[in-house]
Amino acid sequence: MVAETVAIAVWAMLPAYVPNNVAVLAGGGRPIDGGRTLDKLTDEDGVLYDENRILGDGKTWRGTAFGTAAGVVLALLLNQLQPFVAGTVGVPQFPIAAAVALAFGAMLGDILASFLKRRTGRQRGAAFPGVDQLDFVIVSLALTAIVATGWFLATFTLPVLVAIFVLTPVLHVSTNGLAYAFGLKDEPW
Ligand code: CTP
Ligand code: K
Ligand code: MG
Repeated sequence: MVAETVAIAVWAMLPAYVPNNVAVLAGGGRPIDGGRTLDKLTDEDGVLYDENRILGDGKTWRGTAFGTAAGVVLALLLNQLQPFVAGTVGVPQFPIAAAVALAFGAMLGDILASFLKRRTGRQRGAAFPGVDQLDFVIVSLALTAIVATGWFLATFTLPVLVAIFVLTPVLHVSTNGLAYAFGLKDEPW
């Protein structure tokens, strides 16, 4: 059933969808890269990459911590709801390792994308089409596959994975568009 596949895809990915949005609300304070640029780290070896920030001011410790925590808390809440839903739709329980990997992996994917953006000369807030929409999905799934392999294989069947890769960009574009419209975000991506 398409509806059931979509329901499982959204349910299983909710702990990865929420962190980036919570980071937008909770962000601020010390940037993870401490304001450093990449060249200063590599000067001693005589290897000069570029003079751009390692990650930039858009990736903060506070945003990352609150975002990850929110994803994990949401997974635990969904675990409480799951018995009431599972009779109708076969949504899964989240083992704690999967909850952490989905939430932290989403933040890590976004951080790695910022690293790539800075290396390709994109300033903070610049769009990176494709990467912006899928960075967090790819890394959260990869991390979950590593730390909760059995759960990953049981949950993310091929149809569920297809649904995730089709739905996520749509959800990402609409969520960020809304956040921008409400003045919560500086750019609509
Ligand atoms: N944010 C944060 N910590 C993170 C991710 C996001 O504090 N790990 C906050 C920042 O305030 C950031 C905002 O959420 O400005 C929007 O996130 P995002 O669009 O990912 O960052 P950008 O500012 O656009 O920076 P970049 O170009 O590096 O993506
Ligand atoms: K981003
Ligand atoms: Mg942005």
